[in-house]
Amino acid sequence: MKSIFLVIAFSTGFLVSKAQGMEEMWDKSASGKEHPNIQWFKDAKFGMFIHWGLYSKLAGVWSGKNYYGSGEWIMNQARIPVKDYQKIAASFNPVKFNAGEWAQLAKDAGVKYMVITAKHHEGFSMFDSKVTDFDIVDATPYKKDPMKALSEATRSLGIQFGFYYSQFQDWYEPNGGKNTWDFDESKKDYQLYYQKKAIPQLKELLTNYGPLGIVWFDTPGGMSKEQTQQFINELRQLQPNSLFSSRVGQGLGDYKDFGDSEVPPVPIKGAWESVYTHNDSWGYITHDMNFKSTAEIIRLLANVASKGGNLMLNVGPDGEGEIPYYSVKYLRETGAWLQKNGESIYATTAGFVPEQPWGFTTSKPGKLFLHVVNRPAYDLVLVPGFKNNVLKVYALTDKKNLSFEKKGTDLLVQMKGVKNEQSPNTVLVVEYSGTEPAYNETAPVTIAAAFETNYINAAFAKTSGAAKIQPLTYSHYYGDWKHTTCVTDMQNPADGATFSVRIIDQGDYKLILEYACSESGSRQEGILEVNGQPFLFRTLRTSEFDRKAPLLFIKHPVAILHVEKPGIYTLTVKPAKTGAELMKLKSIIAEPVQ
Ligand code: FHN
Repeated sequence: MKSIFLVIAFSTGFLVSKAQGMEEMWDKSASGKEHPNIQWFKDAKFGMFIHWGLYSKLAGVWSGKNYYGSGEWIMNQARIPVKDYQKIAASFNPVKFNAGEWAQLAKDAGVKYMVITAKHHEGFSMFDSKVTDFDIVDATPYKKDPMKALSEATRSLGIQFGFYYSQFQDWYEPNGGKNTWDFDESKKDYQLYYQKKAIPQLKELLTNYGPLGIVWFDTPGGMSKEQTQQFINELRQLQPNSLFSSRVGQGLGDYKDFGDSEVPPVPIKGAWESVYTHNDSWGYITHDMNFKSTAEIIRLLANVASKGGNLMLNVGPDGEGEIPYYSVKYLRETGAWLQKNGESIYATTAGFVPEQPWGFTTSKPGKLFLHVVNRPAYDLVLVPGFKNNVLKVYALTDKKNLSFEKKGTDLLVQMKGVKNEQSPNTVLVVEYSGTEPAYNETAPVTIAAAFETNYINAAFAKTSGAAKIQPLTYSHYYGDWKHTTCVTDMQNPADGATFSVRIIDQGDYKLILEYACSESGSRQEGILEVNGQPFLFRTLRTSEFDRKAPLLFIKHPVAILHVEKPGIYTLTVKPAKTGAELMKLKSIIAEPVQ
């Protein structure tokens, strides 16, 4: 098991051990010397990703059949031979593309950088390339280079411009990565592909389109660490100020990208980014309307910023060159929120107060921003572990001073006077004296009767025995990756997940286990212990863990806890006896019983 565990750990990029700090557990990137030009990126906080290619015209449909999941993978999913796929170019004519409108949308959305696919895995170049005729100028009736216009329009609005480039996967080229249906992967000469296409094209992109803020690489392969470093050094000479994303591979790159649609549960040092689809597909498909609402985007942005990172949110324009209506609408509304609240996002660092039932925190010198995304029932926001001297507290939008009280290291802020305006995130500002305290990663999770739901995230467990915390990656359809942190490998009573929680209010709380459970793990007895008091339960089957299928969770009430005396409580989940893996524990939920 140990060797299998190590392989799993390695493939997910982190090793877990009880001794490691929380931050270390999540970030194994080479956080060595920072790029001299990294500060604009760390301050930017919000970027726009654009996936646009021939796949956008297919829109998830091939030969009359709908394909689901990531639309930009349709050539791979449908195993479309190059000889057929290349014909799409002859009808790709995005006459509705308007560089100024796209740049203006980025500006209105409040993003500080834009990254667009110059060449995705399909191998088609969305720019005028002398390296190949399989490009938008030579192979389509459009005959213009949209990247030239877009780079200029974007920069003219003060937004950094960058390219995405799939440096290894190229399903058009005989020596490119991962087209196993036209070409024999074992006979490929990847170095020839790098020398004949990837490197020359990257040189075109880094030479012909002005100063690039970012070159965003993706799905690295076919190069050793030394070759990758050489690859970087060669390109760096053309644009020394440009930042290279960590998906250049081999632990290199100027900042870390987490997995698709993944945000770490704790603050991560250094420069890093979470990349999210707006719906569930990077490339445009007609049958995916699962667009994240404005409220979801604003909350996601606050969550990512509270951990110290950037959110780069994707839009997928269609084959006509139009960005989907709901992407435009929700991004503009997000920008309107940022107009009033941007001070709490841009140029902030991770908040030193861990996630609370009411929301997240971000920091600036002498200021802690409270992102109240879940307004407490009686308007009293409790900020635990606040040792500094508070100078004043006010609502960010109207600067209206709010009353507050310190009780030991608890800061209690009265929100009563703050207009709600149905804001998805009401930002309060705590101005304080003294140096910014360190993030308290051992702070107990707060549970309060003021919230209908109090989540205790699996990431905050202390594991014992063979139990471990890991982000599980799976998709619903194809390439639409999801990440859920769970405690796994609980097979005997010694394998436990223990949480320290601070229950603020007296009363009764229903305790609910949220978990996924396989057939083999179901109908097994487990114990939820609260300060040693056992509550027995029997697991219920949900779904097997399969990277290519939804991981289904159940919310299973297992106890009602009467809290006579508020304070610190210890909750432990473990198997009652040795057996199969009990469950993949996602969270414990505490609901005050009204
Ligand atoms: O395979 C690609 C995918 O199509 C998309 O471009 C994402 C964006 O992060 N990157 C790869 C999957 O992680």
